[in-house]
Amino acid sequence: MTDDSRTDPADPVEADDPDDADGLVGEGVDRREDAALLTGDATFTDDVDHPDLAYLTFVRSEVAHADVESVDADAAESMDGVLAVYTWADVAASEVPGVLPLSTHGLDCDPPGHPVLARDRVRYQGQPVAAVVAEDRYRARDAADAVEVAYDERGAVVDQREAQRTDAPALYDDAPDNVAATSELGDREATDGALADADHTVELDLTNNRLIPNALEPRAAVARWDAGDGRLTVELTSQSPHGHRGKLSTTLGLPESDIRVVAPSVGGGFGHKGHHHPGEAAAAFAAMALGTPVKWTATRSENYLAGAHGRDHRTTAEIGVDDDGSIRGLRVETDANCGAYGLGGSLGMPGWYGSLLSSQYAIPAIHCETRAVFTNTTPIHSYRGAGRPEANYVAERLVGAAARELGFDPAEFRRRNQITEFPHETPVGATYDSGDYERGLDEALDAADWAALRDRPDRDEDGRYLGVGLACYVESTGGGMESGVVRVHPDGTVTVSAGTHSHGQGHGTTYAQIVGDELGVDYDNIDVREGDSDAVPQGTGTFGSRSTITGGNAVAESARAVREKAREFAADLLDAPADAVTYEDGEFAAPDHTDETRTFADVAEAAYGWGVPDGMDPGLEATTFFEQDDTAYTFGTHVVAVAVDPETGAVEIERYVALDDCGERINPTIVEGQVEGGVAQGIGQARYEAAVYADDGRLETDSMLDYAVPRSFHVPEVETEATVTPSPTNDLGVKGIGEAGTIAAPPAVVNAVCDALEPLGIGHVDMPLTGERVRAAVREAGE
Ligand code: MCN
Repeated sequence: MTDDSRTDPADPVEADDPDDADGLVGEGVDRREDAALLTGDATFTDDVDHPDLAYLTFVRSEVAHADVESVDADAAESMDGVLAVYTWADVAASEVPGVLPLSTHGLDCDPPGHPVLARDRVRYQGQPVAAVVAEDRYRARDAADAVEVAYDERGAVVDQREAQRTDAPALYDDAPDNVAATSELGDREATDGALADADHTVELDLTNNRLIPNALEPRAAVARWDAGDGRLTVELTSQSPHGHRGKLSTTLGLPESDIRVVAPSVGGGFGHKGHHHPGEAAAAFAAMALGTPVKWTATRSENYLAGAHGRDHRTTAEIGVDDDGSIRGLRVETDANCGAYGLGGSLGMPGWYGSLLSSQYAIPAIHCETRAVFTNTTPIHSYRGAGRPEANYVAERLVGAAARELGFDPAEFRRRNQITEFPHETPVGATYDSGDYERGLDEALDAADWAALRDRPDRDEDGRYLGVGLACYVESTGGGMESGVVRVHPDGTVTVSAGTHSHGQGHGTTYAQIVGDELGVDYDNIDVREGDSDAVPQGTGTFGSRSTITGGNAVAESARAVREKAREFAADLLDAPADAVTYEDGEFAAPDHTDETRTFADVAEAAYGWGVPDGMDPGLEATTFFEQDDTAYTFGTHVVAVAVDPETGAVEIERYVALDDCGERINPTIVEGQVEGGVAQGIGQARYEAAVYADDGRLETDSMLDYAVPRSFHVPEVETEATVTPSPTNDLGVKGIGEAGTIAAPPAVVNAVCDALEPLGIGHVDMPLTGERVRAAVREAGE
């Protein structure tokens, strides 16, 4: 980081006026990437074509848990246009390790990683058993259907609590109770004491429903092996090209220098394109074995069946509160379903999920115990929010339930407990960098007209129960290292690149805004390129709402370095000392020395021309590896008003007000879009979506007919509001925003529905709040 930080971590930060924009940063510049996406000009992975391109399709396990007795591929192999059928035996006979890397750090057992093709056992329905490669995708599919697999079934378990029973089938020999890892955060003794001493305790059993990511574009890969120079190129749907390169390197046993990963336009990721699946590695294996390019594209159903799922927590939590409304402690016990295999660091995710359990509140004691449990279901990995929605749901449901039990207005109850001083260290190991939680709450309540909503009668004229709820949240954003390059061309145009990857977020616009301001170059002369592991230095990628903090600061720092070097070139051209050179509106001048001026393009040309000044290197380019030392914590308050029909259980969201504070906003319009998208997904979790498994491990919700993704008319207008509290953790003063909506919306919606149903004595309904579920709760309450 450079020295000229705008904010000093030691000083409390004042909230800014959100409309106070000066320059490109802070302006709601139109997204420049949309035209190509909307007109079909963008190239997605499945659009990629090569001469002699072959197609790979998997034979997937029909059962959830079984020994694979035999795979008979004879009929398939003899079919027209079939180039090869691979099983684990072919992988084993090659030099290729064939197992997706898995981080076993912190685990109680040492499970193997996910094999690209099943070795001798399948552990979830949809696990790839064989791969068929053919001249076109239809022949590949027909041949896959002709492969005969004999299974000896073992009996399946799909529920993470049942999986821990002694009579449950074990997925791995060295984890007989199916527990992959047990982790604890906070102080158990202090929390037990706090709850014992509290005037009241409130307990809830909560389910955080299992979700299936639904990006517009399913996962896909096209692999090419160039035997001449021994290099593999894989074009794929990735949020993290360098991350995928590293994982392919491990799976295939190839050095990273021999692999190029290109992520072209990617139609949404939402977390599940940040990690690897067997498809990418299998396509590469086949391309290398056959010497011909190979494409693999998941169908929507395959994405449902075998693309990593998200969430799936079962939690028992208890909060202790005194008569005056102060929270004394929070105890949380969670069983997290991990699915059948770990992918990368997925088995560690439940271990840190609890670090946001404090939400916005000064809670003296928190203890969270989590078990990460194997089951015969599709692997679980990060899905927009990745641990934070699960934690915030627990915190905000408990806080809501406690306010109700003690008869407090839910907003007032929260205000009494809000953290007011920063930095603030929570009992679960998070250090909040900055915030103005009370202002955020107040402005959200004002925007929603909270008092009027609270004053409404219990029922409207149609007999529907009226309710209003809210959820505050805190989101950890950023993390790790990122690279950013600013390269000025001789004509003064600029290429910006970073190791992050935009698949809907709009980095092409926001990075250009950042660099435009730092360099003083026309926005239209700045091109942003991401997604090619050869073209960009080592990068980390886009997840965890990290890109603006890490990639944004990396490109900003590079732009500043370039600007300083340009000033030195300009000094030479103007025959003036560098410290006498001014730079405004794209022109360099030295008014005390000469009337002449030089444009940015003049300087760029000189930087690459003959006769570069003594002591200076030619070129106008800088690379920064930015590392974020401290996490930036975004925060906000969402308010929801609902009407619930007791006859049908139908819930109508009448108002949705979202107030979010992500520090300085590079582009407020994009920020609002991110909030709206996240809220839509959060409403999806709260009201519609749930992956359901039958007891035998069959996924019952294996298509959009059975898994309800919200459509546009299911999502109300989201009224977006903002406060701006710059983060002292980075020069731009930014925090991330990409996941805020998925974190705030589920508890806000459920709290509102519980408020509506309070007259019936209903204190909790599990997500998703389908009509059927709400109606069942109403019926049980005697209506
Ligand atoms: N932004 C801004 N000012 C800020 C913060 C962000 O202008 N203070 C802008 C950014 O510059 C960027 C966008 O908002 O254009 C999101 O930035 P950020 O919060 O840094 O998040 P990332 O770019 O790292 O995106 C990751 C995040 C995650 S983790 C998921 S999952 C997700 C999401 O973004 N997946 C998405 N948003 C998505 N949006 C779309 N359309 N598609 C996805 O797959």
